[in-house]
Order: sequence, then C-alpha cells, then structure tokens
Amino acid sequence: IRYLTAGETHGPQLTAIIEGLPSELQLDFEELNFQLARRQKGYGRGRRMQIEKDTADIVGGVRHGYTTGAPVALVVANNDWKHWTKIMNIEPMEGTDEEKRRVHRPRPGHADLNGGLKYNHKDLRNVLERSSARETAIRVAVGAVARQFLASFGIKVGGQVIRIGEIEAPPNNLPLDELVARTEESSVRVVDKETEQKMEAYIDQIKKEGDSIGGIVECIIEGVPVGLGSYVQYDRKLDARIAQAVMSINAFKGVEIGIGFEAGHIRGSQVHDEIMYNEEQGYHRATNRLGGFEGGMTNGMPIVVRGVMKPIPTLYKPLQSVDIDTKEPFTAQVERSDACAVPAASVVMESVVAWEVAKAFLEKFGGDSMTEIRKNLENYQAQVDEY
Ligand code: EPS
Repeated sequence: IRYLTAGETHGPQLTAIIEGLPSELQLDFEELNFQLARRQKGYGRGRRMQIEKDTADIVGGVRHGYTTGAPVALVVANNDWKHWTKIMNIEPMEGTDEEKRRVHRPRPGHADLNGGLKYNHKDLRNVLERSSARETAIRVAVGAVARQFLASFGIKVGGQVIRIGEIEAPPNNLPLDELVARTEESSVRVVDKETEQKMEAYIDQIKKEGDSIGGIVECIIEGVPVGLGSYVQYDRKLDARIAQAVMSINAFKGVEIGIGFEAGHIRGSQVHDEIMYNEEQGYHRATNRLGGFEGGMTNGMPIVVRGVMKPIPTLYKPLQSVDIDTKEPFTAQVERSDACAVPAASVVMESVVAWEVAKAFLEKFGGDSMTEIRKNLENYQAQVDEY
C-alpha cells in the first residue's frame, strides 16, 4: 500500500491517491471530516484557518460506503484558491513581478532558497507553494482512512501535546479513551486545564512579540498485534519507518520512541521492560519504556512516539536574509503566519503514524478484502495464543 499527494497551498486543491487498500472497508465520511476539522483547530493559528473549512471528497475507489479495492482518490479543496486564480493558474501569465506575487526574498528556515537553487526557480513561489504545511491537510485525510482501517481491528489512535516552548504538560497515565476525550476539549490538546491556560497565555505573549513557538507532541497507538515490522532488514523495521514518517511532517526536527533520548543517560536495568506471562494477557511487559518496540517489531504494548516541531519560520519579527536578484541583505516582511501550530501538528502526527502502522498491518496480514485480512489475523492470533 502506498500513497502520493499533489497540490499547492494556494492552488485549487490537494489530492491524494491511496493504492493497495483492500475492498470491503467501510468508510465513515463524517469521521474523515472530523479528523480534518481537528487539524484546523488549536490556539495560535493564523488568519488562513479562518478562510479554510476543510472537507474531503472521495472521487474514486469507494462505492455505497465501502472501498472496492480500486485506488482511493481524495480531494481537499483550498477555499483560498479564489484569491489566487490568476497567480496560481496553469496558463502562462503576463504581468509585473508584483502582479505575479513573485517571491525573490528567501525566508530563513523555509525551503525557499534550497528549493530555488535545486530546481532553478527564479520565482521562489514555485517552492513555497508546495513546501507549505498546507499539504498536511491531505495527509490527515489519508491518515483518517488508515485510522478507520485500524479501528475495524480494534486498534485505537490518540495523542497529546507534551510541551509548547517553555510550558510542559504534567505527565499523566490516563487510559487512551479518556486521554482522547480530554485532549479533544482542549484548545492546545492537553489534559490539564491549568497547563492549557499557561500555554494560551504563553502563545499570546509570543505572538505579541512577533515571534513563533514550537513544541513536543506524542502519539499513542493501542491494540496493535505483536510482530508488525521486522528485524530482518533495515527498511522493514517499523519504528524506523515511523521515525521517517514523523520527520517528514513540516517543521519536525526530531523523533523518539518510548523514553527515547532519555535512554542515553540511564542504566540498562532502568530502561528495559521485563517480560511477564499470565493466562489472561499472555506475554506482556511490566513497563513500556521502549514504547512498544523491540527489534524494530511491535511487542504488543502500546506504541508511544514523540516528535519535536520547531517554531514556524514565518516571523513578524524580521530575520535577515539575502535577495536572490540583488544579493543584498533584507529583512523579511510577513503578511500572515501562525504563532504556534503545535496542536495541529499533534493531529498530523497521529495521522502519519497511523498510516505506517496500517501499512505494516497490511504487509503482515495482507489480503485483497477485509474478509481475507480478518481470517489471516485470526489465524496468526491463534498461533500466538498457543505459543
Ligand atoms: C503555511 C503558511 C500559512 C498556513 C499554512 C501553512 O498559509 P498562508 O501562506 O496561506 O498564509 O496557514 O497552513 C495551512 C494553510 C493549513 O491548512 O495548515 C506554510 O508556509 O507552511
């Protein structure tokens, strides 16, 4: 199974094609749009989110509520397109640089300069239109399909914001359903109300100062069978594939599984999860410091992944850069930006991790229909239960 996306942030739409989904997967369209709405929320977003009301259209591969096994094509329209029809048109355009909204001043921290050099674009708009984090909207739509696939096997996905800049959320050990319910009510996707208030005030302050702020988000996936991914080849290690997926989210600079980097400063006896057995649970671990992975394979414990997002590089507070026409220094002018997109990034991370888990699940229990996959899973489950 694989997917590709296409589309520009101010173009007509974002598009994805998912190839390799089995037939007989029932899709709940409201749930799909609910995931898109979750990504649009969050304290600290800018004016663009007032323009967009993201919904997904399915334009292939689904009939009467079920996948057919054909490629599933998804479309998320850009409402902002109506302001950009000339500038982003596929037809040649006559006009001044200003009329074309040509970009010749690369913004530090963005793809602008590297992309311009690489693709030889003298208009950096050709880079920024595609490198924009707007693309995460369609990835959330794809992830929403993956989540529904996983849910049909009892696999649940949730997440929370762990930190925004200086403000850290206190640790909690809530059951996943409760964590999901509580974070859903929060403007910054945290459980603790006091932390929420502190984070909102902090974001206000950052915004007032013309700055931006990043943070750390966590994704948890429960109910995953043991043995997804494999130790036998580097590119089959599921933890590695999840890390790649998380790093691919715009502005993400690091990933950890379980206790992650903390494993580098405590002892082995404090890191490894002891193996237990009882009739009811079968094999399990006494703790879950390794975040559900040993040897690149799931061990049946919840998958716990964290990712760090850098502050958004579009700043009202100017940073120095160099004009590609004149090679002269300039300081950037910003029209609109998000001061903080960490709560939205939390939803994106859930989506991309869910996709990787669904992909590994299909590799292990692969079949062309949900019926076939279900039988393969039951067969394997019986083998594991007997072991
Ligand atoms: C983004 C810049 C802003 C964000 C955008 C990501 O858009 P614009 O350039 O139109 O002001 O709002 O995010 C989204 C549109 C979205 O849906 O998340 C960027 O440069 O990455």
